[in-house]
Amino acid sequence: MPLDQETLEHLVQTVRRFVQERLIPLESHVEETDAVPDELITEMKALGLFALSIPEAYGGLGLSMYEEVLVAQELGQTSPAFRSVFATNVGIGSQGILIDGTEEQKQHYLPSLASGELIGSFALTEPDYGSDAANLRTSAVKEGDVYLLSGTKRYITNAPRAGVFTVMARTGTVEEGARGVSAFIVEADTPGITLGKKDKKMGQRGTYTCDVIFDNVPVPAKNLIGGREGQGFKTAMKVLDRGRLHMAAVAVGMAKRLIMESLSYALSRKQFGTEIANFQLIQAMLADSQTETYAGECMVEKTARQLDAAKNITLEASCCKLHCTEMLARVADRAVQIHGGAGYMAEYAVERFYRDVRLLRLYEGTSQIQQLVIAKQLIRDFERT
Ligand code: COS
Repeated sequence: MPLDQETLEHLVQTVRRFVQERLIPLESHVEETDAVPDELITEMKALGLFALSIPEAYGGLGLSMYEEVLVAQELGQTSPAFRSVFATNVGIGSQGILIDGTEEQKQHYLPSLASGELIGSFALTEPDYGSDAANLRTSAVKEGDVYLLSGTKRYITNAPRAGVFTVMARTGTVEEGARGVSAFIVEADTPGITLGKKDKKMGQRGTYTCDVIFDNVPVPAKNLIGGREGQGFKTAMKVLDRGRLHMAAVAVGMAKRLIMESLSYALSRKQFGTEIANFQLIQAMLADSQTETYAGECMVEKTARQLDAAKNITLEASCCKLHCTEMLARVADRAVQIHGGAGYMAEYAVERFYRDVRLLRLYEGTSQIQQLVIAKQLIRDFERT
């Protein structure tokens, strides 16, 4: 059931206040300590941030995609580290179970993902198979009532915090490609799982990724998502369709924050005897950033409504991810430019955002992968008509 307008506005306002009053003041602290304070995580749980996308029947808030992208735009307006704490529970760490899991799997895992008691993580990427996900090599060999999983997953977001992984592994042959991949729910304390050391990244301090190594990890057959082998690649792609749209909404939110930072600076910084906001070359940068952000906001909200109407949004989600993350890079670059030398200094938020936004063009599918998905869908649709 979609929320009524008043409840939706209240939710968006509540998240906005939390971002403004609790999260933004702690951005520098998170950057310095590389950690989100525990008391904030408790507040996030109480606010229901882990539960946004999980249906009410499993203890979640059950937001529609349209409602979720409005909230994501608010959450985008602060350091991505805060969102990262619960982002995998809202997105890639829960959606495989939600979209393709059996009723029993949903009932078993979704309530604790919604409460934040359990952190979910999504393990698709491997050292040699990133964009070429259909060729992944982690193996799952059936022995009695377990599958034995072996292989290495790389750059796995929230792995150091995770209680449960959605793992894509090969039950079929290499020749079968995507059709040989299955998805499993793997509890993090299963024997045979080890974690690599936390990755050192360009930005996004306070977010954690690392390798996850599986060495003959016994996974009960009942944890095969949907109970059917060979469906795992499709599950992963469906999860990513949704994830890419959510990520685009986050990018719009980050762009809005960067425009606010740019405006605030341009209206206070004086050169040649006046605020730099009075210069048309500065105004042009502000106007370009606003126009591109508005375009992103419109496409994200339209696509979210299409998803809510049960339409296929594979092409549109990739368009949103491609446009919004690429435009965010331009907006971040202009924000630094408007700040001049100050924009290169760590005491200004734009310096940190400039590094943080770089990842958005890479994860959940690079811009080049989005281009391939869009073109492939266009050609297929044209050939069908
Ligand atoms: N929803 C449902 N099914 C999908 C799908 C989607 N969005 N996309 C593909 N599929 C299905 C196809 O229909 C096909 O099914 P059939 O075998 O029944 O025809 C199967 O999956 C294989 O699809 P395809 O042939 O398009 O696979 P490709 O190997 O060509 O690869 C790309 C597709 C490159 C787009 C995919 O591997 C990809 O997205 N890679 C990037 C992975 C990524 O984003 N990683 C980021 C890290 S995870 S956070």
